Amino acid sequence: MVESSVEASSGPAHRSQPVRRGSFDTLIPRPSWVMPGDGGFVLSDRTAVVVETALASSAVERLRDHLRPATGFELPLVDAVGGEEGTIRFREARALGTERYELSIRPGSVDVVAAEAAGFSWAVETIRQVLPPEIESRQARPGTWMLPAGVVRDGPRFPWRGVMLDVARHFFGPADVERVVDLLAAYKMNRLHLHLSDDQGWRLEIERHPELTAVGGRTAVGGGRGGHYTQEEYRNIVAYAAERGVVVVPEVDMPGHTHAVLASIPALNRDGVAPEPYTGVDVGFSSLCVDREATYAFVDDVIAELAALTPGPYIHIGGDESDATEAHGYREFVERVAGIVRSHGKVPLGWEEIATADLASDVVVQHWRWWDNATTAARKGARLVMSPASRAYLDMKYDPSTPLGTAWAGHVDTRKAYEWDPATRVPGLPAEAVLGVEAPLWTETVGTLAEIEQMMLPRLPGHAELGWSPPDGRTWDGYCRRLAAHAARWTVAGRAFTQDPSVPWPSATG
Ligand code: TNX
Repeated sequence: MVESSVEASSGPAHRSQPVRRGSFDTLIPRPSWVMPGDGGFVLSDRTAVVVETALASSAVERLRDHLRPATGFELPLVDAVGGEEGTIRFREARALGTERYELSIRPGSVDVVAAEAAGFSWAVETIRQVLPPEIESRQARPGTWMLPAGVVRDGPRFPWRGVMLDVARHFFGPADVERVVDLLAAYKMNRLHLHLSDDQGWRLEIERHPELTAVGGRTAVGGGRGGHYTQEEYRNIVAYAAERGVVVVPEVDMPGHTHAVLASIPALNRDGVAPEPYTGVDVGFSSLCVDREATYAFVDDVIAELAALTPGPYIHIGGDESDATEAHGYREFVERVAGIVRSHGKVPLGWEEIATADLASDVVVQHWRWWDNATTAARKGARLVMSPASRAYLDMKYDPSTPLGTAWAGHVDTRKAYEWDPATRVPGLPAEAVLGVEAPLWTETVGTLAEIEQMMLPRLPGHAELGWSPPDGRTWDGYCRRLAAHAARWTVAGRAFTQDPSVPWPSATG
């Protein structure tokens, strides 16, 4: 357990000034290698930052933003001259590899090395977590802020560590999405999949088809107000995420889950008549006309604009639960739309049902339910993102008393969400085919940021650890004690969370 604010005993001047020292013992995700040392590095108004590589610029800005409010220290940027004493230094080390970093905290200096921007971002998140929970405060907390001495050598197990947010069933504005990005980044997750369209709503401005947002943007589950992102808002979200090491993966769900499209554009309907908007929660009843050229011209328009707005390499085409699409036409649609995504320079992704189509090996398949689909996809050379509903779905209730969510894949408490392995989850799936893990939050029952947080916390850090940390030596007992210590952090940061009884919360937050 962290000694978060031990009263100093060194004389009257310091009597009311706590020493605020964190520890390596509560890090999530658990780093690959840690060697704690003696003493620590004291942060003060004389602590300066030396940035020897532009690759660290974004991470250094984050570090200063994270530490400034609670400590009150500016952490000015200085040139290397004048020695290392009292500085936090960022240096490039080419050999280190993707997303990896090394952090050395000594009494006189802190050194951070990485080979690329993401590595520096993750090092900064580690620095933040080895300070006590009060570092999350937006108000000044006087005291002696100390980073514990030690060395961390760290990097991820999987390249894909994601969360999906369904902004179609309920809409969440840019500020809410940015708070979700902050949460992902805090746990070193690097993919935010945005489910931008479904039967109940269309959420992104498409200049060539303004009806999509004029009609489809105005509805949500249960008759809520809906909403959409302008292209500028979407670009800003993508940039905000990128500065924090998070790649946005946009999804336009097709050919099913498209009622909002059909309600917006009469010409895409077989009879030329747009149906009334839909605000219920059923699935599997809508379909684009997969045998009509007008459908493909529309898809090309949308993917062209989406690709131009998206610097990340991926575009998700959905493909799930297309129960209203004839099977042969479905497969042709998937192959053609994957080709459209490629023609705009992006890598196609889809929910596991696309495994029934003729896939090229560049396609990424997202497993959520049926093992056969996952193994078929791997046999066709696709790589897989693992989102098994009974473990990874953030919209499943923790237990019968959870007010939000559903339970079609069972109850998923924090322990169940943590105790599985993405590499061995599906029997017969070769471990090399697994790209990583993603936890989806479907929002039929979720309408506010606080509700998003109640479903994400405390489960999200577990998915982050499954994606990042080495599997050997992983135990629920070790993990849940680290996790319990994070409740104080969420509380100081003003985040909601569920007091799932499978976690031994300290009594102060219970
Ligand atoms: C299934 S998972 C769906 C979604 C629902 C979700 C609710 C998947 C690819 N499709 O349309 O929102 O269940 O848990």
